[in-house]
Amino acid sequence: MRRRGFLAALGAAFVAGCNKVAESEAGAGMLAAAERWHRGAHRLLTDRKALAPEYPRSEISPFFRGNGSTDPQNGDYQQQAAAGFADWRLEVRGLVDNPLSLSLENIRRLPQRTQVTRHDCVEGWSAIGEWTGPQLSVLLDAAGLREEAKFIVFRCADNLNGSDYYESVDMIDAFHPQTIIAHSLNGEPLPIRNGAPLRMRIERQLGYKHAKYLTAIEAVASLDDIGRGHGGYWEDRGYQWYAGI
Ligand SMILES: Nc1nc2c(c(=O)[nH]1)N[C@H]1C(S)=C(S)[C@@H](COP(=O)(O)O)O[C@H]1N2
Ligand SMILES: [Mo]
Repeated sequence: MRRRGFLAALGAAFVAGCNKVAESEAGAGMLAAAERWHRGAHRLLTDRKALAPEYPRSEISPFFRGNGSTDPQNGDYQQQAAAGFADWRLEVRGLVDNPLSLSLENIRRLPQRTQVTRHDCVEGWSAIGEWTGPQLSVLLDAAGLREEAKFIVFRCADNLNGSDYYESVDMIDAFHPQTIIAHSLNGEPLPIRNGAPLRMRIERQLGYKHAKYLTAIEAVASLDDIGRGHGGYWEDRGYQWYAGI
């Protein structure tokens, strides 16, 4: 949104100055270069905003396997699970004007999106599932995201060998229409192995970006001081931060 405003402003400034500039040959060359730049930038943005393929329900995998953490043993996760996640809260915090603390009921009452997508894990397997939940953009708009926010960090309940799992995306993926906070898989509440009670779906990126056991959504200006500073649990261990597919 802000980006579109920026490009529009840039376009307006350019048009205002262009008659005079185009009179010279150097000016014409500059115009052509700027036009190429603009086309390239536009292609990049529209590619990032394109939808991931969605599938008919008939293609849903009979079993959606779990990977990474599949049954967190740390903190109070097991007690929460035993109570049917009745007290689970999702916080929206950081660089927002109105921090939120939402119950699962609050989340189920927001406008919902359902999508049948393919999950691709770098370990070499894929599965198709139907995910339901509110778009992340709805929560960010409700919380009043501040201008300074550049990334959204996802905090998770599971801890792997002393490090909490976490992930992050930029604003293009944060506001992508298929970026949802899923509470259901194939019409049922998420199984524990797939991230109960809430997990991210970041459909334009690889499996490790899709944070499970989601406890908080944090708007930040920099990823430097989080974990080991590379934007995610696996990124801190050498994986690419941008894992586009
Ligand atoms: N909190 C948390 N989220 C996570 C992981 C994890 O270990 N912990 N593993 C990631 C990886 S590598 C993949 S492929 C997917 C697996 O999702 P699934 O268990 O539903 O198949 O979750 C991702 N999100
Ligand atoms: Mo993965």
